[in-house]
Amino acid sequence: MKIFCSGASPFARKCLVAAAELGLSDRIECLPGAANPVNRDRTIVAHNPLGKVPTLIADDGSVLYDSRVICEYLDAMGGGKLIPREGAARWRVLVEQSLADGINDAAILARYETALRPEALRWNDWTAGQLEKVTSGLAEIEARADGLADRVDLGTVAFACALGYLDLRFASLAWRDRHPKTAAWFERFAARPSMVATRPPAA
Ligand SMILES: N[C@@H](CCC(=O)N[C@@H](CS)C(=O)NCC(=O)O)C(=O)O
Repeated sequence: MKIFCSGASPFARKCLVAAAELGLSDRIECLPGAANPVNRDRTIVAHNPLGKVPTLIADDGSVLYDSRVICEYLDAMGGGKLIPREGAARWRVLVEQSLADGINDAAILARYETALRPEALRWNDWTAGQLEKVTSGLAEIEARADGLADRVDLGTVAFACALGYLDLRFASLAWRDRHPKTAAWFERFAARPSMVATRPPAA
């Protein structure tokens, strides 16, 4: 199977880390994607009308998006180790994935505001609102940090990729200062081979 990726995308990284944790990395070829909401990558659009990364092309030619569906697909293929099948553990993991993805959505919108939007059209309050979502999302991760321990599932994979994206694009937030438990947990999780192999290129 093939996945349109970009080295910086926390959503693509989540899929690649999940694949590595499931022992599926060798079955995935990464296709470089230049997803961009303004200058859309027509090669990706030809497969996914939303033109976003990650987009997966399965071996039978079917196309899967977005990252949640791709992770679910990989998990099914890899024996279901990352998403508990039922009960409270399942909903916890899925909510944690949503929390991490929401942090990413807000951070990426804030990033586009400075990286893409012409200066004259920027709206600082809007950016501040997105970054406030990041801040309250981080507080929720910190509140859950005691329960993360040695868990390796889609919730912890998603948290780690979101934190990695903040390090890449929003180092100035210095999120570790106010989230010491999360910082200690992330230091251990980020050393996993799946995380090391998918580390984004320096900003
Ligand atoms: N909900 C999507 C979000 C994916 C997403 O926003 N990807 C960004 C890159 S990190 C993208 O492709 N942006 C291009 C665009 O918005 O058109 C997912 O979970 O895969």
